Amino acid sequence: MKTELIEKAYAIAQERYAEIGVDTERALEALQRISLSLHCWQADDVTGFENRGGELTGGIQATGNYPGKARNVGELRQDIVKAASLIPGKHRLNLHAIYGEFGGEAVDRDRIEPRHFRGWIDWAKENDMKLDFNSTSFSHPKSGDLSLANPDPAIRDFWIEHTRRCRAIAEEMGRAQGDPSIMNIWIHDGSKDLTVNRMMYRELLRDSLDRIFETEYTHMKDCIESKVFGIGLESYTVGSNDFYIGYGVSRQKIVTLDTGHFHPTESVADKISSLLLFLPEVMLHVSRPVRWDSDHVTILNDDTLELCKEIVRCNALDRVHIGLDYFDASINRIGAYVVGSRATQKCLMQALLEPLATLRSHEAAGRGFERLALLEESKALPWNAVWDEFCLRNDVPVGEAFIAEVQQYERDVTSKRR
Ligand code: RNT
Ligand code: ZN
Repeated sequence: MKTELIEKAYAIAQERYAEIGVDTERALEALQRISLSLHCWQADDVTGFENRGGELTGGIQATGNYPGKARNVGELRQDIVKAASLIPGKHRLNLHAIYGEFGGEAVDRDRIEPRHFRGWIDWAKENDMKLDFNSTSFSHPKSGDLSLANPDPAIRDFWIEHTRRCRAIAEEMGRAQGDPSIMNIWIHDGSKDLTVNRMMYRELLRDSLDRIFETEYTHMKDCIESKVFGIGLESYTVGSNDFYIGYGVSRQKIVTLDTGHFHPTESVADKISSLLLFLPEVMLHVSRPVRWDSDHVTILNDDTLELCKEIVRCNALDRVHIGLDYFDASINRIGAYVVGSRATQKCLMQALLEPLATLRSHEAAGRGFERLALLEESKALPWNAVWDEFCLRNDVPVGEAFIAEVQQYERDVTSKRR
């Protein structure tokens, strides 16, 4: 698109928004300050670099076999850099413990150390990216159906040790980058069929977490992620939403809301305000569940839009961390990053352009029709011109122009990976 055209459209949009009391420059500045945490695992279908060659377990699945997945740390970094170059703004990278650099050594999960992530810390610094982190309890011979909630003390201790070490690694990342690394704990623990000892497993999980959190850190923040069910673990999930809200509120830990981890008609957006009243912060895993927790690429849909609007309406941009979490192996993986990230940013853009003051005054005065009408009209305001301007100012492709860049990268790089 011609620069001149983008600027013309923006100037008109700016005037149009001013008419309803919205300052587009302020919205652009606010969007500029929002960093998404890009999940490293879209580039390689959640494989990681442990070289165990095992399958992805833990009730999650990346379906598809589109060619070109990243096979090693170098390729993954190259892909992330490419994706980031097509996403406006400055973003973070969310690593999983299985993405350490083990140098061909068989380092078991209860043996990982900050030195295995030194390369990432240096790389992140060079690339002006901050790191977040995740413990990995899936895809391992000791994963089974139960990890931190396993009644076998040896297995439980193994995972406690793993998770403790992950916190130490996140602490190291946070210290090095001068900004806390957000460390997420998600475990798959559950059962395929009717379970009679629900209480016992939850007690075990509570105690494991208490042991994991014994050490206090200052350069990392803990978050805990619930789920409804996993594949093969349909009847019972130890770490349910209720469990983690109770745990999070009592221990003041950040709760992670993954948009695929709730019942299909449940609104994740509606949870934000309640959580923020009782918790310090919230972490998001923005995903797109299609009929189940399928982890399709995030798009600009009502769910994502409502979620972003809710963050802005709660005035909570500084208390909500926005991570992405999807893994589609059926399409170009770099394209998947770009589409999902830009979709999330487009939703944030619209959220930041809402005529909130007027909407609030309508609401307070009981003017229901006026509130609804303005909400409807604002959907059709020229937010896209402001978004294009954002891309232009950030020197990334405007509109569909990024498609050709992804295709070019595919021709030059990913299609050559066999
Ligand atoms: C799984 C959870 C979890 C994972 C990543 C890989 O259902 O959403 O967050 O997707 O940790
Ligand atoms: Zn998640």
